[in-house]
Amino acid sequence: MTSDLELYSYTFPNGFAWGTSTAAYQIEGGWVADGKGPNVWDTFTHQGGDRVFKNQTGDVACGSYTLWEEDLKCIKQLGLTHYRFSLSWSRLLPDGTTGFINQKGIDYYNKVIDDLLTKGITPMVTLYHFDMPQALEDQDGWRSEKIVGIFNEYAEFCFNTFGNRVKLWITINEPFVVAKFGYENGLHAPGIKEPGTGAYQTAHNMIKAHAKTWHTYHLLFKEKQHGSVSIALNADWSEPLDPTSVIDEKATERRLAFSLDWFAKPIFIDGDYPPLMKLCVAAKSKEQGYPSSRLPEFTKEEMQMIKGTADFFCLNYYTTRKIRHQEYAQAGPSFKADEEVEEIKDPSWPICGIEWLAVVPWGIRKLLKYVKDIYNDPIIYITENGFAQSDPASLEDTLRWEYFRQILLEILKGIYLDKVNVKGYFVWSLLDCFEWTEGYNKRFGLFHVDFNSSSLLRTAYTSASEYAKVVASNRLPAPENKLE
Ligand code: GBH
Repeated sequence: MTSDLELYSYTFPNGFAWGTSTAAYQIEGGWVADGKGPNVWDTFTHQGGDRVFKNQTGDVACGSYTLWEEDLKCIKQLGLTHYRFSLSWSRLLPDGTTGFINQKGIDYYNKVIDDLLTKGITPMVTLYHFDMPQALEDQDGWRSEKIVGIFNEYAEFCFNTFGNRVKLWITINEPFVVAKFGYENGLHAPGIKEPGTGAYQTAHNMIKAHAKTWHTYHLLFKEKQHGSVSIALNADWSEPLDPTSVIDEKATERRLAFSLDWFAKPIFIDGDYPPLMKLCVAAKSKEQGYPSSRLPEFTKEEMQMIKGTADFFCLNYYTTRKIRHQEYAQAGPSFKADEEVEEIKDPSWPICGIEWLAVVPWGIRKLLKYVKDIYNDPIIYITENGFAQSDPASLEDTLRWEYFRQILLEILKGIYLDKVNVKGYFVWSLLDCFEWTEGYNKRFGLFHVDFNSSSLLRTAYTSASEYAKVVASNRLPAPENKLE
């Protein structure tokens, strides 16, 4: 195994995309600047109630709305080939619809895109990263079927405005997180708690919105703009707690069906949910006395419309879990949902900076192989991967860089030993930023941001200089000690 890799001298394929990712609400600030409309995270954070660390907000964040040029310096210092960022929907369309267009918002993103292209950096643009315009949430947001057409209209506006220069589009970031955290457990904005229904209903509309948008692009823009459109799916790798247990193995299959496959199966395969998922939800719904399954169904026409609507596969990978079967009845008040599984962190896995982030580099290789095998060997971009530090963080984050190096080594194994078609890798994140419920208390950046200084000074961590070396050479330095 090792010698195979040595053969390739740890070099990534030609033209490999090296990037970092950010999201509008997490970095921009300027929450009411120049006519921006409020979004659900503005509302959620301003409501307080200790749902976010110290009731912090994204009002200022990294100030990227005014400090874009500082971000650009960081991007250049890393020597990136690609930069992934998201558009703030309500900065462009303050009430979410094209009824009123905010030119100042267009100007801002035009500058970002043009500056990137001038420096030879390819933009990858996410249309939606958790920040629903409040005006649309007031009409039920993702819970309403109406959002499908409205999202498509927003997307069409973006393709029209930026598509002459942006060729890599992502419709929605992590629909799983939007559904579960936004509308099931309510930990994220808009804080809706509708266990058993909210997540399914919103996921259903997100899948339709994504698919409709993909068709719009392919019908109206593809021929002229030559870009491609996908969706970014987060996935923990999952393994049976007891590898010899059929029950744990089944539970692991359910865990995958209810996470990655929930979205990937309809979009990449056949327009429909995984059979296991349909079975479980139908059975539980029946037990609970519902007249039909809580999992909505796609019509035949919708399935036709949904299948095959991604031009490449975007994976956000952070961690791995061991899985065992857990009875629904024993799940307790935290409601472990229809899949009846318990997720376990192996105590031998180190945690990096944030409680949920167990470091399991080999998990990414298994996940890549799974996606290759199940989803017909697609082109894969790893659109997010990263490790956190707790605040205050050390600029010399050598251990964190070691984790990055191990991840990159596993990706190389995926590429050369498993023949997975990985085309790019994006670190989450360029900057320390607003980490949702954790506020500024967890730092995922390659650059430290001094949130106490009015200049919001950016300073490189050791990981930034190490990453820059990898990007510049397109290869991973061989470890000083021999491989495992
Ligand atoms: C990504 O989600 C997001 O796209 C990005 O915005 C974010 O900053 C980044 O991760 C780092 O977190 O609180 O124990 O219930 C990654 C998927 C799903 C991982 C929700 C954390 C919460 C675990 N995330 N999960 S817990």
